[in-house]
Amino acid sequence: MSSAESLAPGGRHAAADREPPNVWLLVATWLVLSLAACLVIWFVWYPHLPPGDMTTSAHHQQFDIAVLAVTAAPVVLGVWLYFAYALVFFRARAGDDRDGAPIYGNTKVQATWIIGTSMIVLWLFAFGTVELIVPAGAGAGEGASPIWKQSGATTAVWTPGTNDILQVQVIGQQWTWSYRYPQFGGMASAVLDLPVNTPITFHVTSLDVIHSFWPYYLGVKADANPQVDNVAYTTAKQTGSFIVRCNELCGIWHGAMTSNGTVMSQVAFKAWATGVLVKEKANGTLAALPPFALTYDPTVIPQLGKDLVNVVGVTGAPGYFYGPGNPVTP
Ligand SMILES: [Cu+2]
Repeated sequence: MSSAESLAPGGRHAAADREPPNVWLLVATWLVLSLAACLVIWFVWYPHLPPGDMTTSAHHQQFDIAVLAVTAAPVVLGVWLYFAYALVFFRARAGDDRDGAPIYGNTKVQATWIIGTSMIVLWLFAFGTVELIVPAGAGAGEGASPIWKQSGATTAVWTPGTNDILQVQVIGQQWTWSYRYPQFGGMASAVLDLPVNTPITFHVTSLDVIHSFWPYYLGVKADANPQVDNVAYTTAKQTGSFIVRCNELCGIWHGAMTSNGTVMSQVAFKAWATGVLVKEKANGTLAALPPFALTYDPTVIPQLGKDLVNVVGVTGAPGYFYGPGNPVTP
């Protein structure tokens, strides 16, 4: 058939030129594949999605990612399917250099597009807002004035078996992390040990440049800024070890700025923290540290620059604290 013969009246190509198959077949295929993808995501992939299920905040983030994946899957499949459909049925054959049929608008397509995209955006807005604001939601705090408060008692001493909130100060400096426990005399540790099933409040700060505290298994990330006390909440649900990384480019050894942590039983944690406190009292480390405060001004810490804070292997909490006189060797 020559190209001239296929022209319909008015110069438009005859629909029979390359008649697409029933569009409802496309819709039905999309529905079946979308349903299958959503079921696989929810029942197979969900338990393996990052950041895992180690804490309440990680648990909620995993839930959010699964919901967003289920929301996105039909959209992605729709784009892919229509792309394949268009490639097969709307493709110009060799030697066919005619223009495509002019299009003057299609109310059904336009209405479906506007309604569909509006519903998706409104759903994401509502879901995201609820998950961010509702207590124990995906927002773990992560600010100087968090938008929700953690339930639990704020106490001067932390006791296992109660609902006491454990306070942990996270201190970033080039290029290491250290942790202080104000409910245990302000003792300092280079490892982040935590009790299970306990509400935890992190107070995150820095001694020099901007860092970011990121124990990703815990589902917590908070900027560590000098002179700022950034708060983040979580409650560990499982025991186990985890890694802390810096997530803000902070200098040449940024990539090596890691430390380790362990979630342990409440009794084991109490024994560890008390043991570190006793050792640091005995060997003078505690007296050498600045008094506990929510932030520290490095220019007025008298201990800075004095080589008295290398406590490797002595306290049970090896590491370097506040001491540029002890350069950290990654
Ligand atoms: Cu850093």
